[in-house]
Amino acid sequence: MNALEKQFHEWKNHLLVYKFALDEINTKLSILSEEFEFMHNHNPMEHIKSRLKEPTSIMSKLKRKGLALTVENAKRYVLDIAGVRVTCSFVADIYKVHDMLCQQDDIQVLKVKDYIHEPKPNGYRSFHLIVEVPVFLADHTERVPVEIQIRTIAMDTWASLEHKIFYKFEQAIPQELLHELKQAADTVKALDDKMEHIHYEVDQIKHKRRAVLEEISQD
Ligand code: 0O2
Repeated sequence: MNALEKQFHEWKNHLLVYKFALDEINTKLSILSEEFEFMHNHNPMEHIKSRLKEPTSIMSKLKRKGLALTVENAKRYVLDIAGVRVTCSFVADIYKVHDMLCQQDDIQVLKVKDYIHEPKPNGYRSFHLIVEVPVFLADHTERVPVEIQIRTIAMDTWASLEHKIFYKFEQAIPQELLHELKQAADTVKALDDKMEHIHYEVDQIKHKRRAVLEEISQD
């Protein structure tokens, strides 16, 4: 095994605990999702996807931050080694998922970035949080950070395409294209608002209808 291979092997060893942290969060989310569906007949989570950052991406992030490429620095400064993305149906669901998860006793919230209330200049909208979750190992317990990104299907479509086209684009993005990108993000926001409104109105109609039927059945 040459020096580089040895270094990679070491990094992979250290990543194991992040995989366990992902398993913990995924279990929590799937329990919440099933329980919510059972109680409310509606599932706020459309998809849950998780990934472990590759050692090469961890190293690039350390380089970008001007830090030495050590495992200690990665553990301390790269908080999205374990990442989960939850795609929700509606904007309100994002905050429901956040509340349900963060009220759990063993979850500690380290950082919240609400790019929905304050979108990035390019139009990026998403809700990010870094939480710490305990991982119970054979001889000790480790608290491991996990980045959770929660966004609607529409926000996710924009972000995935923007990521493909521009994210980490080495040169400055021409002003005109930045403007078009922002316009596309505004369209996505309008779509989210419209769908949320339609959903609310349909719910109101369902409630009224149920109330009328109950009244009739009591007569
Ligand atoms: P990748 O390749 O997706 O993993 P910080 O460490 O908190 O100082 P960081 O990590 O940039 O800074 O925090 P932030 O802003 O919360 O971004 C975390 C992740 O959100 C990014 O991870 C992206 O996945 C996503 N993201 C942030 N901004 C944008 C954006 O403008 N467009 C898209 N498509 N995604 C974005 P990475 O590691 O940078 O990249």
